[in-house]
Amino acid sequence: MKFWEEKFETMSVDAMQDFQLTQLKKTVTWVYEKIPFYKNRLDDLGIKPQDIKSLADLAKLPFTVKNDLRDNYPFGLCAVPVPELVRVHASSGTTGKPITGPYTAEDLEQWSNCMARSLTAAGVRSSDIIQNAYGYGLFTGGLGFHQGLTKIGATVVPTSSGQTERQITIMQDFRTTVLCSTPSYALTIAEKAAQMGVDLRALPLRVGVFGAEPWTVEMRKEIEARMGIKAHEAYGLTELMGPGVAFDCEGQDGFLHVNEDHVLIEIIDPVTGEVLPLGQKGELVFTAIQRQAMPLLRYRTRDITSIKREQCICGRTLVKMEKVYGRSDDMLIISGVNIFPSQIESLLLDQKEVEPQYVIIVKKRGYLDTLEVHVEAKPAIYEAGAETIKGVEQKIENHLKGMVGIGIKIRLVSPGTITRSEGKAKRVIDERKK
Ligand code: DLL
Repeated sequence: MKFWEEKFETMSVDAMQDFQLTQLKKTVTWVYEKIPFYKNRLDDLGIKPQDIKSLADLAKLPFTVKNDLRDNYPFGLCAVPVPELVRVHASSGTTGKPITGPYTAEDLEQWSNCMARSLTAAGVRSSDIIQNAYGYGLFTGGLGFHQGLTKIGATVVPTSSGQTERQITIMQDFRTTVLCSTPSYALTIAEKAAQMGVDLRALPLRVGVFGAEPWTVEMRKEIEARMGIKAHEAYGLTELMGPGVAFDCEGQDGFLHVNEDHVLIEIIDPVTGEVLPLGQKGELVFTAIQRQAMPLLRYRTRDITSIKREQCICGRTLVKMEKVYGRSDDMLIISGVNIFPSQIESLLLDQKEVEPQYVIIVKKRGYLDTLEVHVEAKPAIYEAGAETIKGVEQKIENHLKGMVGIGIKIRLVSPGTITRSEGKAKRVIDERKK
């Protein structure tokens, strides 16, 4: 079985667009009638639900931003009375109040199907034993994967994140075949296994489904090599359902299929709000067209990506979005140059003298912002002494300068000193805010 919901995953573009328009009309009527926040927004713009006549009319609708969710915390954007909700997730966010993700029973059912699509595309089957090491709780990763896995009938081992030694023991004892976690936690598991003398490549583990944070293709290959698995990807966000919004397939061309019968996707210029054409990079905007509890219109994710529509070797016709390498908030602007942490990751992972463990420190020197990257040396390099270390630092600094055009200081630190991730890795430390 190659698809979970073949009808939608392989639908012709015309049929998909007809379906999307019907759902968009329903959604706009639904939010207009049920959510005062949207009624006021649409009234202010002079838009009535019956004005939505084509998909192009999407551009007339107002954007929703993170602060709208914070201002309406916890249930102000719910279209159904709170007793009709069956679940609420939340994302902690870095500042201010968290953001809530409320679900009706029907929303949960749809989410499970979206997850089942993603897992099926990754090659997960009902006969698999899955260790779900995403955090269970308010975070959508744990329960989101759990429901999708249950839907396809696989055996779920709900380890949640943390207790890494126990994860490895369970992997050996239960003969786990699939690992679900953040990519950074997968790396932590691989490293701990090596320390314990366990060769993960000799175990039945064969697939990983990773997501919830940016990770480069180099990082994927590193994890694949250390674990002896095929690594797949899941993308999503609490505001839209959680994981299950987009997923990669066997094509692995750096793009993810979007469940576009559930979410309409647009790319906008983050400054002007103008919709950008296919292929152009900008801010990712989603409109939920099947949700009951909280269908957001034109939600600005702050994630930066582009879209393409083309025949995929997997047979899916679902539109594709480029792998997200960062959010607009993560972009560092140093001496006028825009740098994403993932660019630095790509380069570091190509250097054989260092471990894939790093942290980027932003500092203020006078009026200037500067970057310093701490990366762990391989034990042999560290033990070789100051001269070798200096040489490697110099080499990486030169590579980085060639790539981004500005000077970034590299410091090789001793093995094992950078904090290991059990969930979303914290790659950037901003000392300017101290
Ligand atoms: O991270 C949902 C999720 C759980 C996705 C498990 C995949 C796997 P939030 O905590 O609300 O939800 O964070 C959402 O995380 O806007 C992106 O910036 C980032 N993100 C999620 N998946 C990816 C990915 C979950 N595959 C935010 N690549 C999003 C890059 C990702 N960034």
